[in-house]
Amino acid sequence: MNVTEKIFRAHLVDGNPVVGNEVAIRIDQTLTQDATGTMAYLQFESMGIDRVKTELSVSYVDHNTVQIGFENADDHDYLQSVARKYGIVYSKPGNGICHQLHLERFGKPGKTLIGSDSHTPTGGGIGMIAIGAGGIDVAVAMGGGAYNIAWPKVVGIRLTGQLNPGVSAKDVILAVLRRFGSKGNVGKVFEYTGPALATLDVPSRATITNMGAELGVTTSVFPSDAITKAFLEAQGRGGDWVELLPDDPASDYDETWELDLSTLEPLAAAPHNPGNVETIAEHLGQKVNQIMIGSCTNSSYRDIKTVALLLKGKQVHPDVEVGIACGSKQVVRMLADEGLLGELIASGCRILENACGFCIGAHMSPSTNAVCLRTSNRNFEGRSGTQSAKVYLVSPETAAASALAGAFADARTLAVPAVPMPKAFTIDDGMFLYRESAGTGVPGTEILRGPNIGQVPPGQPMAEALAGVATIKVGDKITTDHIMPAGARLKFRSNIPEYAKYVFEHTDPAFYANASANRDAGKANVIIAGESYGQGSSREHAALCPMYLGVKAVIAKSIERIHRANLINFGIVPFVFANPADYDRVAQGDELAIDGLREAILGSGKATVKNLSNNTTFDVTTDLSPRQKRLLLAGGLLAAVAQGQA
Ligand code: MIC
Ligand code: SF4
Repeated sequence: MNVTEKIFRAHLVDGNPVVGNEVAIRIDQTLTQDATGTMAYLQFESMGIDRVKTELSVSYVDHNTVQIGFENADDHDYLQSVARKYGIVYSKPGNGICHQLHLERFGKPGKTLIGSDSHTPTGGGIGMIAIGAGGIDVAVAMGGGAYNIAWPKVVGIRLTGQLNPGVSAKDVILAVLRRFGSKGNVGKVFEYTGPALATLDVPSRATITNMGAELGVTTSVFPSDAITKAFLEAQGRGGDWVELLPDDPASDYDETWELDLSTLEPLAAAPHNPGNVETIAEHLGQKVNQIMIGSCTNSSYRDIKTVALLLKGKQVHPDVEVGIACGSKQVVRMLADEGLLGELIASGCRILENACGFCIGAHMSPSTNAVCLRTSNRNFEGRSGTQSAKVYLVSPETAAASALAGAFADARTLAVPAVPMPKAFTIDDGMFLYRESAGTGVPGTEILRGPNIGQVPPGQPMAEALAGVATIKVGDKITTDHIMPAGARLKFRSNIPEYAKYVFEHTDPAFYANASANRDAGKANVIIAGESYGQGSSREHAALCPMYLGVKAVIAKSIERIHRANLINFGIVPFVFANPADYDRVAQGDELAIDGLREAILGSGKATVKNLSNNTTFDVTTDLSPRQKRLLLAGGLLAAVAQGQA
């Protein structure tokens, strides 16, 4: 068995372990972050369970920390009170980014983790099966329920050779993205093997598993070996280590691909998709306006120290704005103690809070038409908060070299220092609350609900037939950032009627008005889409807000995993075109009808759509497990729970 299979089998509670088949696995740990967490906990509360039933559940606050107005602060108070009551560890704002913190302080090899954030697979860097999911799936797991997922196909990525100085883990994952792209990898786990593993420390491994999310895979995982052991020991957690290796690295995989690390050169994901990989050489000398270093992909002690050593004693270019956001309190404290924070300040960097910040467009939006280099994992159009900005995703080494040059630069021309892993990290868990009551909670705690804390809207049972309108028609690779913008709108995450006003805000500003009018006239809204619909963020708001606006079905050429699960959880049917060419038979505004919708869902999942506007028909399909059928018919997961159907 490979590592993936070992962990999946050890946690299997139901279902036949055959590739593509839905199985249920036991979840040991959960994590949430504030932007998806408020909904997850509102849903958890509505399930009427008295405390969390996992080995460990952690509630992080890292996304909405800007606090312009009362909304974010209300969310924090709500989350803190919920954590205390139900036995969840609470990580205060300013402590750091959920994935970096979880890796440092809580992740354990061989365990399962689901998180209401698509970059939860960061935990794969220490040999966990860590999966991103919708908030409601995390709520179910917190209540002791299993997590349902298709048994994966395991792809072995065999790494050989060794990285040259100036080339790092970000370039490895960009090379994997160049080969496999950001669509078409649904249902796979990428498991890393090969002799080069001995040269990759845990932070580097975690960069690779983190940004595996951009491949659209279920998760990515490294074995748990001597390097994992050294990392956990340095975190004072040697006792959490177990060895976990594939039995036969040569034959344990459904598919394999080999990458020689010595051949790699510095790379960048060019605008506006992480799968759009180019070389730094193609851009050398091109002027850059802004450089942002941090995010859950590249904010470790290793990464920021490398940047600090490269900038030490020098000045960043006068025409470039450089921001640094460390991943955790541990990282920033250690750099401060070593005098390196001072070096970063002296070199002219802006020191930002240990939080998501710039990565999600919560601040530091660049100027009009700016060219930006960022060490984060997503460069979707407008995600930075500036629609016209061109964001390139690069390694910390490339970012630092370019900060000095004011232009794209190749770090291999500098003397890039090797940053060895410290023997002991500075451990300071002071911003984690309620560790002593974890698992049991403090019954009777009053839950604090400011005016920003709304209700979860109820789902409606699936109608017998669908009569509606193709309210919007979009192209390929539509991300959940397109569907439900973050940035300036993030503060409405706990208030669905308000947040719903911004569905498809930049793609079709009339969507909200049109969808609301259709809903109020009793017509269903249908979304028509191309390939890989719902890429990116796990935000279930991209299903929840459309549900609130009366969206009943998505018909796409293909739909990404987390978003598809979220659609089902909120009672929206995820159809795909039986013949992708039929995409051309529907125009925005066409009247559509499906007779026998419930019947189709209960049966084979095949349905015929009548396009009443051009008098044609076309077929659509949806592949549903018995559980998913029940959820859709009931009107979503919460409705199914209420009806005893989940
Ligand atoms: C992201 O990177 O897009 C986010 C913000 O972390 C999301 C979660 C969210 O939308 O709150 C994710 O990756 O799942
Ligand atoms: Fe936060 Fe960005 Fe990571 Fe999402 S990708 S968790 S916004 S740092």
